[in-house]
Amino acid sequence: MFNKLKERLSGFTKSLGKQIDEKAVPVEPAQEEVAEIPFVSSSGSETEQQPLDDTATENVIDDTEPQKTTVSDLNTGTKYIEDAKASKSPEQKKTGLVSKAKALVFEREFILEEKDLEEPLWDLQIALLESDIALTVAEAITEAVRSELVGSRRKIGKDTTNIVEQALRNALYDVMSANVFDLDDYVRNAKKPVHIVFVGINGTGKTTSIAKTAKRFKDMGYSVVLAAGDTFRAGAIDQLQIHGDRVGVKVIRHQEGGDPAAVVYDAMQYAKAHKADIVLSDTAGRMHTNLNLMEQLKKVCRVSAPDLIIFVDEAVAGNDAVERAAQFNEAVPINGSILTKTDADAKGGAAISIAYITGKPILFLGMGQGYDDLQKFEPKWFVDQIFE
Ligand SMILES: Nc1nc2c(ncn2[C@@H]2O[C@H](COP(=O)(O)OP(=O)(O)OP(=O)(O)O)[C@@H](O)[C@H]2O)c(=O)[nH]1
Ligand SMILES: [Mg+2]
Repeated sequence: MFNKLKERLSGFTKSLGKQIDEKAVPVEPAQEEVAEIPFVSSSGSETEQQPLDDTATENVIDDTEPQKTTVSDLNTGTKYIEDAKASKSPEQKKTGLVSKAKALVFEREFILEEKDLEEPLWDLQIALLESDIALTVAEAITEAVRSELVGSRRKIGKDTTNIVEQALRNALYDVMSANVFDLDDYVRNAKKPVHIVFVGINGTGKTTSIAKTAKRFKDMGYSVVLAAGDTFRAGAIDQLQIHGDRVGVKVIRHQEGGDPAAVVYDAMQYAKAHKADIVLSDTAGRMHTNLNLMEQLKKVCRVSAPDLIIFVDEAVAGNDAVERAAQFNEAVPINGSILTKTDADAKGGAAISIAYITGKPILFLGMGQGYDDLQKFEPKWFVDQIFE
């Protein structure tokens, strides 16, 4: 998943990391002392335990991970850490005392200026665009990285790529978590039956996503009803029926060519009568450019007044998916999106862009053809995937 994006972003963090490394200068080392810390067991007596030694030593060294070097380095005027562990005599270990250790804490720092970042950020923007991230989103991400890195004096340890990676992580996280909506919370608290309609263009995975969502909610203990609202495509009703039978949920269906709004209405009546919790309505796939079919979709949504409308598209469609999401959102205000086929998507751009462009969250990622291949979308989880 998203391998190409991972590769491009890691290329960026490495090359900017290298640049920072070259630019970083050592700063006046600070001299510190380790406090004398006796080991006291829970019974109050000194013990021979040693683990605290390590902790205490690390505390001296600072979280910038200074490089440990030999004492002879001191002569060169750069840095040294007299390792507290190394200086411990068996005697000291026995009494459980950490030795007093002098440490020169080696630190380097850098300040990045606008001009240092010009080229790397341009490369980053190209990498994002080539990963199918929409232009405005790519700009927002590079801008966030710029404002995090430019100007401030930063201390660094050994690994300069961490600083760049963190800036990129923060930028991606901010872009993706702007519109958070927890569907599970919503369903838990909403008046039942909750009615959710799935919309999108042909073949993107609406029906499959309905089956996956139905299974997910059923596994959570809810009773679910499906409405076979795609009365348009031959075989669509039977396809939903097969999914319903496999997952073990009721399917309300009419004849092919019937009025989708009437099917959805019946499904809601059935759900109310049987005290079902959730109705998931399928709709026919339609191009956002087909005005007649989009009008029909508006009608279905108006008549059945769903609680939520979910836009389904495939991640592999990249920027096209982003554009379609925006168009569907104009016709029937969507509450969120499901991105399918992320298992086959190397670029990852649609996932990053859709939420930002529509202002509506991504709810799930479809990650395969099995019923359990539905991943609840969490911005942090997603960002972790990219940098794993
Ligand atoms: N690899 C993969 N395939 C998927 C995923 N979701 C759906 N598919 C496949 O995509 C194809 C189309 O899925 P459908 O659910 O029929 O799509 P649809 O949007 O309902 O299509 P129409 O009803 O024709 O508009 C099927 O072969 C699915 O198995 C996914 O997350 N990963
Ligand atoms: Mg379908």
